[in-house]
Amino acid sequence: MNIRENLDSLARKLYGRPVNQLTDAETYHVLLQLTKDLMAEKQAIAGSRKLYYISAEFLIGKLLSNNLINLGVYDEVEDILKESGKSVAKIEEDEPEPSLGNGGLGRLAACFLDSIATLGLNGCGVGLLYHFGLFKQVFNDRLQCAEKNDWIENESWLRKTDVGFDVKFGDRTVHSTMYDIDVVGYENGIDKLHLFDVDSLDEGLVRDGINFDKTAVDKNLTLFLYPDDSDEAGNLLRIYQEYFMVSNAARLIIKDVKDKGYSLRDLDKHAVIQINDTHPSMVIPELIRILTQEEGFTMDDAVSLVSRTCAYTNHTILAEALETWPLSYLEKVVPVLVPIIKELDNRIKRYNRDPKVSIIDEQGRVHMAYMDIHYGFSINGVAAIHTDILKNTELNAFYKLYPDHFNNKTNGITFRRWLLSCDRPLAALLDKTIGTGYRKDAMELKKLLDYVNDENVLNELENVKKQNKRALVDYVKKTEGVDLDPESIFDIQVKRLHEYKRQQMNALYIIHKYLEIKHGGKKPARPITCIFGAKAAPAYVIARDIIHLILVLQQIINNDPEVSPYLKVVMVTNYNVSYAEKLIPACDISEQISLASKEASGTSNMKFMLNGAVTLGTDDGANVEIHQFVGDDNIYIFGAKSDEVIGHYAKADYVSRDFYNNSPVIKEAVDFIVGPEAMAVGHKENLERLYHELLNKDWFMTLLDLEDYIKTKDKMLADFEDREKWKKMMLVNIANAGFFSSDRTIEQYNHDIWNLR
Ligand code: 26V
Repeated sequence: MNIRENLDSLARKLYGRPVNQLTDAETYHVLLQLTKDLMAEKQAIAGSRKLYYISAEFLIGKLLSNNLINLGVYDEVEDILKESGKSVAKIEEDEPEPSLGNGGLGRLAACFLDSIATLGLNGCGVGLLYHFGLFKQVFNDRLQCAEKNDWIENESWLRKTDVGFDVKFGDRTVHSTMYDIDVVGYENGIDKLHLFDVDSLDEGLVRDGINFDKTAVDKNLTLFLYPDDSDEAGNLLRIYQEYFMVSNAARLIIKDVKDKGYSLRDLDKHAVIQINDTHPSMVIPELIRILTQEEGFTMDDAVSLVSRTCAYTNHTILAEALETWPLSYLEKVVPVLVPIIKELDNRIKRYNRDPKVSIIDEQGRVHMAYMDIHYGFSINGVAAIHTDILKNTELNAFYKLYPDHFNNKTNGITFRRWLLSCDRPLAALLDKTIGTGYRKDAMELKKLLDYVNDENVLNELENVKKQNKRALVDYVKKTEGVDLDPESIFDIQVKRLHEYKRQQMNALYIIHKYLEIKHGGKKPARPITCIFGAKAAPAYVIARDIIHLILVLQQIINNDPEVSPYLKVVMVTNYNVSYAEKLIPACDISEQISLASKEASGTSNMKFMLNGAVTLGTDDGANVEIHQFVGDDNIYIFGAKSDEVIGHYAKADYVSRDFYNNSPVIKEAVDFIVGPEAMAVGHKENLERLYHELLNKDWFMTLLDLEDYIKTKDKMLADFEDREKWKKMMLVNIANAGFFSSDRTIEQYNHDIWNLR
């Protein structure tokens, strides 16, 4: 296709003017159409065995740049736009970001789709089309408020299909429609993301903010991702959503197999289902139900066939995130599954009396993960240490039953989005220095190590970082109205707000620094800019209090003329994939400070590393593997190790108040939260609650690691002044990031689990 001619004819057809006379919004729509046309010319990836990656979240981000890159036409389009003073990046600002995910789990699913298509594997994603997705975050009076995220436009990447199914719940039947988004592989063909919507949805149900009638299920089913589940109606709605997702998925899989002329008896030869966390777990009993009740299978045959088709990925060991549903709730929403689930449980109880491995516990709760493990052929964790903890601690009883089913698949990220697209200056430097081979084979980044003493390359690397920092400064000024100093050290923590990720520990460091400058007269050698981005689940009170504290610090510090020349704080609004693409290339210090054993993997740690940031982290998740790759000299590790932490939980011997009482530094920082300066700009209720939480509970052991964190971070800041050393660290981190390409992860999934042909 001739890009220039097509662009022009589309512009005239849609708007009656040539491209150079269009507004940015019009140009966006012309490019959207052009890109869809280009994708339509690509081959659909096919094969006799297909992967169905079922997930409640697909955090795909904006698609224009990425699709143009994967189609191999980005530069050509960029050159054409340049003639009229435009750029793809500028035009893409008009694309709404799909609001289909929350955090790492959803972004991982999106990276995986990119890699599956890039490797030419026959697979698809299956999920839900949430109209208002995850809420849009705004700050009012230094508190997080949630608004609906209205992202679907008339013209978009979504394509309505004529596929749809009846979904029968206990009390109602709804009808679905499947929408598709094409996923184009890098220099490869097309796979699809299938998103199901309910036909009877009523967007008008939403009143002020994100409130709606939770019981009007026909009308609300696909309004929001993770609707508030603090009451029974909210819990039931989650089950309605999950069953809607898997019932549609099961119907789609069966339809595909039959359409291709295969026998359902060979389901496992033609389909493999990856269950992404426990939200899709009901696909197991649902498939068994359909096979036995509609397709003439015996229970034994159906159970065996489904067990050979389904594989499960665990993404967390946090008890609160491991779903267990009361049987009584399932009775209400999906009574047809209850006898199947009971039968699956009985089959386990018949030969194994250990209550730890029962699917249904003594309180009548169904442990979704346990069902996945008993009735799937693979269970994997998402980083080496995480899989070890599953095997040796959390799921040890299951590991003893099915040692061969357990495997590790360390997460990865797509380098198309997280390098080629978001950090074009760095990609250009790499092209020039080591050639373009790394674009197809990420391990070629290792070639960069040849330049670790090359002053020119090191200086260019530094210049790339400076350029990205300046771009971020402009963006933050525009969106947040906050002035940042591009010469300062950019220290960034962006991720879901959760106590285990310990944004509160970072906040305590900032308080400590503030007090050092303000009352101790200790000025840092170079100004520090502390950047946060995080959404808190609306019902997670302490998480919202932590956001409040950070916004209070932002107010106090940035407006203090004695301190702000040396220290700035900014919490960006509505952190999402698009914001991440601007923050990550501009980062010097990557904050990965979860309590050891709690972060299953993390993936922003990989994105920061790839973009030349240096990690400040605990020995947790994929930090452990990053540490192994870069060596002790190129990472800053601090804090308690996972064995120690697991020991504290086992013995219940961690007392945060002891740390507070025994350390003047800790005491001073914690007391500041309820001191006069904070109280003057913050809310008493929020600050006091957080203070008492840290003092009396501190379930994620913030105070245990705080002193080591302060010491290690201060060392890191001092090392930043040794520019030669720091630039080398940047280079070594980039050079060793190859392992964390999601292409590698997907090759391993395919080799060990999926066997797609
Ligand atoms: C979290 C939440 C929190 C808000 C309310 C609703 C809700 C529902 C489910 C979850 C579970 C999130 C699981 C998750 O995102 N896990 C992350 O998965 C990443 C990819 O494997 C991994 O890198 C992160 O360490 C892990 O936290």
